[in-house]
Amino acid sequence: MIGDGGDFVSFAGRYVEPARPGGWLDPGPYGCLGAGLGAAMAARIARPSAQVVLLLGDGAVGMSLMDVDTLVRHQLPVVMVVGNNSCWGLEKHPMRFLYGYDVATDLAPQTAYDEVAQALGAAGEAVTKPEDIGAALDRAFASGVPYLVNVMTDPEAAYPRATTGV
Ligand SMILES: Cc1ncc(C[n+]2csc(CCOP(=O)(O)OP(=O)(O)O)c2C)c(N)n1
Ligand SMILES: [Mg+2]
Repeated sequence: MIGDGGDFVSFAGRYVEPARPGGWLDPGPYGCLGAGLGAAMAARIARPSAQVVLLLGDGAVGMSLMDVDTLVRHQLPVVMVVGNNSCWGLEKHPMRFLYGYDVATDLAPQTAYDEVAQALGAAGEAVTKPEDIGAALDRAFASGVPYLVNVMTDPEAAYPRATTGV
């Protein structure tokens, strides 16, 4: 389980239990967005029999989605789940908290990153309803190819943090 993103990864850290020790990798505080695709490739190669899941914020997607090309060329079946809130949530919500407004944190609404992945030779689909997530993940794991599940989420859902990390 690899996390690459902001609030989406913070939420995941709260709810996702890794199957075993050493089964979770995220960028950590001050971590570098965009490193997740590379980490997923390494995990896929290091543990060929494991399910490798890459959780991507849409901001992180903007840093490195072209690396799907490498997953495809090297036949590395990683399941990518995008938490697509159409913004840099971990910038937007702390700005609102600290300053009362936010600037330069919006991304284009509900971009079809699943179609970008398909254009690069992977598979993918978009999910807009919570009840459709499970079946989409089942299809992704059964596919045996790199597969991007593009889940639309609420831009207003801020991760409830008690500090700003500084
Ligand atoms: C290379 C890099 N640039 C900028 C940042 C600062 N940063 C931290 S979180 C974040 C936004 C993350 O947005 P997204 O991946 O969409 O996750 P969300 O918070 O929306 O769930 C940014 C720009 C960073 N960590 N790494
Ligand atoms: Mg986001």
